Formats: sequence, structure tokens, C-alpha cells
Amino acid sequence: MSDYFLGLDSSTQSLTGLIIDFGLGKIIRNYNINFDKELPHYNAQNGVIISDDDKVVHSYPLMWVEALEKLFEQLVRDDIQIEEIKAISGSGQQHGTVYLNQTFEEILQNLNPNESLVKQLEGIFSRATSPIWMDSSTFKQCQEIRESLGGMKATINITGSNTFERFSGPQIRKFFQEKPDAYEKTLIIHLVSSFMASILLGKNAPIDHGDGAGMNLMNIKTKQWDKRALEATAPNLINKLPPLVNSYDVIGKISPFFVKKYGFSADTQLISWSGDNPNSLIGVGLIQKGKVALSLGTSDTYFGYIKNLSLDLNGEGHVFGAPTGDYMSLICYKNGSFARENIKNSFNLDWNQFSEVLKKTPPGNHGKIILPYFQPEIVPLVLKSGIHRFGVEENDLHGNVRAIIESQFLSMRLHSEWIGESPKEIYATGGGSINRDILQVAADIFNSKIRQFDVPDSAALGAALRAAKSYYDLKASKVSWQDITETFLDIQKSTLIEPNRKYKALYDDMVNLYRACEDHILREGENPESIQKQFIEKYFSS
Ligand code: XUL
Repeated sequence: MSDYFLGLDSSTQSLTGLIIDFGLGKIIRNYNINFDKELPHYNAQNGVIISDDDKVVHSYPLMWVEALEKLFEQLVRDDIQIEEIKAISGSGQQHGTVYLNQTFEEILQNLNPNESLVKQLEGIFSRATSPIWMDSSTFKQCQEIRESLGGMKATINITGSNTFERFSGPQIRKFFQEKPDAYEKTLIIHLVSSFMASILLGKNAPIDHGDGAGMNLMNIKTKQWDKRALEATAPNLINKLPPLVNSYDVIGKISPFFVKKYGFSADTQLISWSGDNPNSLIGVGLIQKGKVALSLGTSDTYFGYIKNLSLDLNGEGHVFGAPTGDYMSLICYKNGSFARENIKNSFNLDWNQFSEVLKKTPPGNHGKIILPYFQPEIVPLVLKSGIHRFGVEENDLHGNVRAIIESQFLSMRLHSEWIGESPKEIYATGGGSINRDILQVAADIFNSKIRQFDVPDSAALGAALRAAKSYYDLKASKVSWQDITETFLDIQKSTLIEPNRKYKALYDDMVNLYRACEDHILREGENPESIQKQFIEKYFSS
């Protein structure tokens, strides 16, 4: 007999399912349902639907459910011992909101196992699409909420973040303002995480403190819905939100529908779902202060565990709840993998060729810099897309390849200064982290060691590990976070990438050059030409 745990990750482009065997200390299966490839009838591109001006970005919640159905069908086809799965938890792309009508719970409670899940759920939405984290169309609502709360600092002190275009509160306000009738008919608003958890639970699931913190609605200190924030957002909102719980809470058992249809045990415990970044925090083993993670995916994020609340009063960073019950700090970039792919594809390269070019070009890249706003950016706030090149022509293959990678990490280094600690070791995760050459550039720019694990999907792994931890806590068997993360994240098997210390001074100067380029484009700062010239003379004159 084995103790299996299932971690699911409903992300922007796909649904991942990862099964761990706790006794063996191993991942035994890994499934991935890519939305574009396997559910092409939704006509989404990279899992999303984008408006012409790039600002409105939505997705189909029904597509996420259909992916879940497909994933479970695969488990059955593969003869997985589904009845041995003791607990399930999950991860969702953060901030996205799902709007349900009055039929939702009734339909969930009366699902017929002889019919398809997705067919039965077609009528549950009061809004067919969900705004997701890539949406940047709520500038006005952000301003309004921020002002009602007493300005940026007050907003950060209350909710843990400034108002952000993609956060759920501003998105809910926009829906209320633009579609008041549909808002009225909305019985409950879920996050992606709590929506997916509700499907498995057969009734409305709560929102956890990790994902709840990304809404501009939860009080970051009391971890309750904040009355002022709710009132600043939309009327009667308190009655449309599920309750908040700890990320480690057991929220119930799997609904009978899944027991009958796929053979889950009726005792399968469900653990609260959380956002993908809080899940990744566990999935890379960040349960102590001092280490940070770099996640290179559809979004690039840079985050760390913090024991005590510490806020970014400049307004670029966020504080979310950590799955351990503590906190985490985070900054998020929208121009992550799409920006890298854009440059790669524009020169018709594959990833090996891209890496070869990267290795051949010198650190510092002759002072060439790109501000890569292929889409509106979150950090720094850029609402209009546009690529700004400094000293690099559009057709310069070598210059562009190194500039996109260096610029991404220079920006990350610059904008993560508020976190306070310069990292001694960075844990890398996400699809992009399998590329060692990209990580070498990050190691040099941060002047830090980087550890690369062999599981890039840390959000799904984090969810599986959270399921195990809460399950054993429920059974009163003492298993610590440390035992769990050490078993599944074998440091011995990871690859360590050492920084080239000789580039420290060069990158210290290059961050300043990058800042000058940003100031010029975004804050009417001087043309950075002279700083760029000095940089080139200092490092590339011979
Ligand atoms: C974090 C954020 C993104 C999404 C991606 O604040 O917006 O990392 O969670 O799924």
C-alpha cells in the first residue's frame, strides 16, 4: 500500500498533475494538458484571449475544467491506483477571477457521473470569461480604490500591495462598473484556485491566505476581508466572496462525482488550493529566511520566504501569505517567456542555437540594452507595449539575444532591491530554468549561486507536498516541512551554477545604465547616451 498525493497546477497555458509516492519519496507521474494543443476548440492562444490593444486579457474557466476532466481520464487510462491518492491540493494562476451564477452549487451537488463534467457545468457562469493576471485594463479602477483607501502607502499597509491592474479587486470593480446587471446576478466570485477546488469539493471552496493576498481585498495583517477595501471596490462584495482560510487547512473530502466516475477513494482529503507562487515557494523548498527563488515561466517572478511582514512602500512588490502560515515577498514580470521567445523566433533560432549565441557574446554586451515591453509590463508599470533598444539594432542577432536575457535580470535585480537581502543562493524553477546558459547570466548579474533542480514544475510539486503535509498533520503523524522538502528536493541531485565573480563590478555599473534607460523612457530622465559611452569605454575599449 502506498500513500499517493496529487498536486494540480492550473496555469496560464496548461494544467499539470503530479503524483508523488510519499513512502518512496518520489514523483511517480507527471501529466500535462496543454490548452492550445488539447482543447483547440476554445481558440485560445497560449491559453488566453487578448484584446487588440493588449490590455484586456481573459481566459475560459470552462476550458480549465475540461482540462481537469482530460487529466483524470488519462489517470484512468494509465491504470494509476487512483484509490491510493490520500489527498489532493492545487495551484492556480494568481489574481484571475471566476464569476458564478446562482446555479453553481446546486449543479455541483447533483453531478451525474455518467455524463461529462464540462457539459454539466456549461451554465454555471455569470461571465463566460475570466480576466487573468495578464490583464492591465483597470488603471482607472486602481486609482479609484487607491484613493478611497487613502493613497498608495495606506493601500500597501492594508492589503500588502499597491493596487495593481491585474489584482482581483480592481478587476471586480471594473466588472461591476461596466456590467452592473451581470455583477448583480453573480452569486459568488472565486479565484482560479478556489474555483478549481470547488469543482473537486462539490461546493464552494474557501480562498486561502496565499492567493487571497493578491486581490487588494484581504487585510495583510489580520488575514480577514478588509471592510474598507471591500467598500472601495464594489457594493455587497462581502456576500459574493467565499471565506478565507489558512493555506494548510483541510477543506473537505472529494465530491462523490469523482469517486464514482474515476475511482477516487471517498476518503480523499482536499487541502485548500493556493496561488502558483505560494505553491512554488514550497515546491523549491523555501521554508526559511535568506534564500530566494527565480521562476522563469509565462510570467517571471522573483520571490522569497519572509517570517515577519515587511512591505514594499515604493509600491512595486507584493507580500502574499506563505503556505506555512508566514509570508512571502514577490515581484512579477509579464514579459517573461513570451519576450525571450519573441527574440528567439525573430531570428529563427531553436533554444540550442539561442544558447550558443548567448555563450559567444560577452557579459555587458557592449552596453546594449533592451527595455522589452512586448506586452504592457507590471514592474515597472508600463501600460503601453513597445520595445526600446539602446545601442542595439533590430537585426543584430548577437546583440539582441544577450540583451533580452541581461535586461530581464538587470530589471529584476533593480526592482527587487526592496527585499533587502542580496541573495547568497537562488533556487531556479519554471520552464525557462532548464536552460543553464540563461541561468549563468542570472548568476553573474545577481552575483549569486543558482541551484537548478530537475523538477521545473515547482507549483504542482508544491501542491502535492502541501497535500502530504496537511494529510499527515490531520492523522497526527509528525512530518515537518523540512523532512518533506528535503525528501523531494534532493540538493545532491541539483546542479549548482557559480557566478563569475569577475563580472561583479561590470554588472554593478550595468544596473545603473539600465536604470538610466528606464528613467529616460518612463520618467522623462536624460538620454542615457553618455552613461552608456562611459560604460563601453570602461569595459570594452581594448
Ligand atoms: C503573480 C502573477 C503571476 C501569475 C502567473 O503575482 O501575477 O506570477 O501568478 O500565473
